[in-house]
Amino acid sequence: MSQRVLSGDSEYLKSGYAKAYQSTAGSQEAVDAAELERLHAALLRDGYVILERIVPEAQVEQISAELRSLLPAHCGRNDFEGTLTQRLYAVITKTLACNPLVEHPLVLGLLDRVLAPNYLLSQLQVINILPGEQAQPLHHDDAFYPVPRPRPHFGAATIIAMDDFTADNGATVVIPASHTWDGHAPTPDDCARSIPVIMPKGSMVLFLGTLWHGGGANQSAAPRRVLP
Ligand SMILES: O=C(O)CCC(=O)C(=O)O
Repeated sequence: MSQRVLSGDSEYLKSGYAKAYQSTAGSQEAVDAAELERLHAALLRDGYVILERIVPEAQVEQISAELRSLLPAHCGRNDFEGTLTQRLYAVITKTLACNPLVEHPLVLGLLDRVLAPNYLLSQLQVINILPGEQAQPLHHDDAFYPVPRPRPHFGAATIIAMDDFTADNGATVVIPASHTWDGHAPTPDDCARSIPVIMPKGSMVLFLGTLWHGGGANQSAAPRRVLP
C-alpha cells in the first residue's frame, strides 16, 4: 500500500488544523516594504535588529503604570533569572495593555519572514533588572532544542525597552553575528566583542533564537525594565 506524505505547502503547514487562534499576520496596518526589507537584511546579517522608538512615549508610560502594580516584590531564583531581577511571567494572561506590542506591524512583518506560518507566541514577560545586578550568563534562546549548530533559528525574540537602555544600566548585551556560529560557547575574545544595545525607551531589539545575548549588569542607580 502506498503511504501518503505531507507536502511542504500542505494546508496543515499553511493554516493549522486547530484554527483556535488564527494568525493575525496581514491584518495589521501596512508597513513600508523597503523599510521591512532593510530591517530583514540587517537581521539576517547581524542576528538582531534595533527598531528605534516604535512604541510612542505616551503608550510606554501607560503600559509601565499598568505593569508596575503587577510586578512581584521577589527576585529571581537563580543567576539566570537574576537574584536582583524581578520577573513577571505570563503577562498576556494578566493584562491586555501589551497586546498591541505583540501584534506590532513591523514585528509581525519581520517574523513573517523568519518563522514558519502560524508561529506562536511562547511567552511575554517583564524583566526588571535592579541596581547592583550582575550580568546574566550569555545564552541563545533556542538552546533547549538539542540540534547541532550551525543551523537555522527555531524562534525569535523581542525586547522592548520600557526605560532608556544605557551602557551601564543593564541594557541587553549581544554578540553580533553569533547566530551563524557552530556549537562553541563564547570565548573571552567573543565576549570582548559583545555590545550593549543602547536605545531610547520605546525601542525594540528583535533577534533570532540562535543569537548569543544576555541581560547586562546594572551599575546604575535606577531599575531597567523590559518587555520581552
Ligand atoms: O533582560 C534582558 O535584557 C535579557 C533577558 C534574557 O535574555 C533572558 O532572560 O532570557
